[in-house]
Amino acid sequence: MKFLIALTLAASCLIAPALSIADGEDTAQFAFPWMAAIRQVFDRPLFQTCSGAIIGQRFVLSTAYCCEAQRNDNYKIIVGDWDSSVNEVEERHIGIVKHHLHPDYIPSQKHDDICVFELAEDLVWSAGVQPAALPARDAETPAESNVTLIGWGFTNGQVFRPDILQMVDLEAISDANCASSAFSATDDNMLCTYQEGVSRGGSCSGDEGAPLTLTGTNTLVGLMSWRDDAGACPSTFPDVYVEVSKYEEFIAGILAFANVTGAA
Ligand SMILES: [Ca+2]
Repeated sequence: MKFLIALTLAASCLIAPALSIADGEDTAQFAFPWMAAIRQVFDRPLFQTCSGAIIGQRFVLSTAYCCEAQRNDNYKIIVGDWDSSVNEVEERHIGIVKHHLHPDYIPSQKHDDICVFELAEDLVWSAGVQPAALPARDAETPAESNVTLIGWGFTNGQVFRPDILQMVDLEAISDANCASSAFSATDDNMLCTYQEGVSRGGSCSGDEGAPLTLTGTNTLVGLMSWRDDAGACPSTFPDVYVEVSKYEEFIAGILAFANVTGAA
């Protein structure tokens, strides 16, 4: 079965144009100012493995996987970035004070795969640095909602990582549809996307933690959590995101505690 899937994926990668995330396109500069990359100080974009979304002057929301993977002191939060091959005027590299991992995170199941990075200094809002908005608490993103994923992950066929931040418009699918078609078990605190057709869009390696917003808005509905384990892009299975609306209590608790202790 996996051999057949691999053949299908190989065929689709040959047919699909090698553009971006997977079948995406360049973003316009400042179009997604909540994007935060998490990179080692000496990294070129080739080595970037995670990202997140700015949700406050001292906070970036990401996945627990990304916090676990990037706890090394060499990592910085990069904001105001668009072309990762140059240092833009708006670009800032900020140290990480700590990360707040969800206490119920189960890595093997990607259960409660959410985390907050706390920054070493306040972000200064500019055209290129702005927070995303959190969705209504516990709100479900209806099936067929238009959503947009951004990221510096590999493009189709995993040939290279792009310099310019990429975007792809996707559609949300229902929890039930996702549960029946995802590669592994899902739960209702996950949000899934899937594109039909030969030239499917979606996440690729390096898009972990990448923000998913309602198209045309800054409402953050998801963070890229996991894909099937075959590694090819685009996947024949749904992309799975942690559903931000289900974690507002967790997020509010961290921001409130940081405010009390004077960190925000
Ligand atoms: Ca840059």
